[in-house]
Amino acid sequence: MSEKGWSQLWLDYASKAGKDSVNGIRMGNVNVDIKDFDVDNRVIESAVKELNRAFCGDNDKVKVTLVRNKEVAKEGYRIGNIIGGSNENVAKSDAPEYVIEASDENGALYGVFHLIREKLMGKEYPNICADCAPSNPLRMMNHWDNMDGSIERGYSGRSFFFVGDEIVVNERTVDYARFMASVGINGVVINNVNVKWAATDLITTRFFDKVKELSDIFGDYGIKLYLSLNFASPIELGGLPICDPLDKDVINWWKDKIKEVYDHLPDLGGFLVKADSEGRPGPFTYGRTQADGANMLGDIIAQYGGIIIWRCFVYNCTQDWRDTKTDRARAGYDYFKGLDGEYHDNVILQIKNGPMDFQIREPISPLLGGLTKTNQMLEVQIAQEYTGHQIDVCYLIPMFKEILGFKTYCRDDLDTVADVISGRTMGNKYAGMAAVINTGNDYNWTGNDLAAANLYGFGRLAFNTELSSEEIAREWVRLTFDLEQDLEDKLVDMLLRSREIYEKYTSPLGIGWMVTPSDHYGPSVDGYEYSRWGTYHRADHLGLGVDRTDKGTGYAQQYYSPNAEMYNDPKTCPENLLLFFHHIPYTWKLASGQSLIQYIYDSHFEGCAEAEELAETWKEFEGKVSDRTYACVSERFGRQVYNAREWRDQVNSYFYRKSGISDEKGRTIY
Ligand code: GCW
Repeated sequence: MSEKGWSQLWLDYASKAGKDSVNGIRMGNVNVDIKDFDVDNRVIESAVKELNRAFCGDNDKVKVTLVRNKEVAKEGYRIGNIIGGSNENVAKSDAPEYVIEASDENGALYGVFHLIREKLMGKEYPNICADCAPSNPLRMMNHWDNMDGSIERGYSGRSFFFVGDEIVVNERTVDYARFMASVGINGVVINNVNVKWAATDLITTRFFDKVKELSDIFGDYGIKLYLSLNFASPIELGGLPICDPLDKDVINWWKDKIKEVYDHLPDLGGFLVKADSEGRPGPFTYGRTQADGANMLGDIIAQYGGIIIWRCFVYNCTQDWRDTKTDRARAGYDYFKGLDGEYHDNVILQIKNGPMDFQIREPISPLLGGLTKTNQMLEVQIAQEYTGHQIDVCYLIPMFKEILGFKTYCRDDLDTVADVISGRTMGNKYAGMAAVINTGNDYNWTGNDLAAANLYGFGRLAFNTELSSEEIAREWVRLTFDLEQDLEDKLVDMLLRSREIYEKYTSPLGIGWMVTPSDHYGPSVDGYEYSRWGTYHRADHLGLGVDRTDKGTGYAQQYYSPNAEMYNDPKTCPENLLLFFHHIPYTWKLASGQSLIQYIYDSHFEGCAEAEELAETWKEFEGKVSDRTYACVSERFGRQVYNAREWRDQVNSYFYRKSGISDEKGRTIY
């Protein structure tokens, strides 16, 4: 148990390198030398501090030299015995000597964390060497923290940035910055994209000093602070009658405001904006385009070196679903594709991974790569809004790997989502990945200790999209716990299976939702909050699924060929997305030979049994992880199993009653 009152997550040096450690990690005592970097630079200072923190044993001397080498990629690093690109050996001394080369301070800091990570995982000199460059220029966390301390879609307690409309800066903030830097995060948006109350708007005098303190702490760890912006600020803060992005008074108001903000927060990275969606105002209110709104802000912020991250989660939540051509999934592409090429250089479009909303299985948003002349970044959600609220275990890195590996066919090569959002495909300066974060002020930061695998994993993956889900899971397990090999393997396996298990007992084959409206935990088959005119999944006595083909909503046509054709035909559509794209009869035969209805029954029985099995396996960890972790995770498994049973029973009963077809295996379904 950490004395601090919060967990040290994967940087728990004391317990990993402690005497009682199963793996007996010896970190040693470090002597740091700095060449060509400014020793007083704040990031270099943090790097040195971190080395001293990690290598604090009194045995085994270790030497670390930080060297500037202009040839190393931006924010990248090399570790080994190669200085300045030559093969010159580091002077041999009694102590192992690690040389970390980087062209900038962030690279040096990441190199230090790499070295610490490898040491904590039990690697020894001279086997620790590296040559790493980040896959993505922007690697960001988006907090949906509100000023009153609540967190929208937060499942880990309250905000550690805000309490009672005030900003909190303390030692926990520093630890947060360390954790983020240790996995390569270089940007953090501290407040919710739904910015609602003028009295607590962060771009006002009342908050500048405290935001500056936060920004300075982040800056020490190479992280830029960003703010979510209220597009209606000219009205709500400025007292203007409108917030039309083309209105002169509105533009002048923003010019003054942004100048004021940068006078106080010179290091601010920029703004994240949610406009025209779910009750938020935006350019559409004035008949303007999304580009009009984003560019207006982009042009003003450009002189300060800031960027505008404009979210593409724009849709009309009051759409009438009875019209079978109306389709929320189409909205992003319909609103943004036509404006491709019109966004200015310091504007980035942030696109959710799927066209709907962070469901357990969705196709990749056709906007990713659909846009070919626009800066774009991928938004995923590690806050488990639709994936179990950090009660159910759901390791999401396998999902993110699928997204990154998707071939968009936007051109002949370099056309995967990973290529597009890294900037490789189109040569964008601004590109990357953002996650809606899963943290709060709980002792363990993430509600369920096992959900920290997603926090760690997102950062590692954004830094290196080539890492596999298993490598990341294993790193996290090894750094966080101190387990014998067989238990380490078991935990890695549990994580790797968890997403499919969750998918099996919840909504089948890409149809999505079926969750309790608003809360989004637990089953409610008809419960899509915006389907007040009927069910969104369109189940009747013959079948279910949404026809998004050229004969239906036409959504499948938003993809490039051959993806468009693949999705359009139920025979070539990947089965795990069958119901997203097609209305399918219950008697339809899947590749396995099972009928669709039988698949629904089987997968729900199986998923639930597998959740029970995970809970059972966890019992083997008693006494092998801390008592606090064991108790926390056990309690959550109890709730997961209950949840899985509810899902199984409600979904199976629903479709049994709708279809009138019994389970071939004769299991009881009421
Ligand atoms: O669907 C929604 C979530 C909202 C969230 C929104 C968004 C911040 O349920 O809570 O609002 O996505 O991404 O903007």
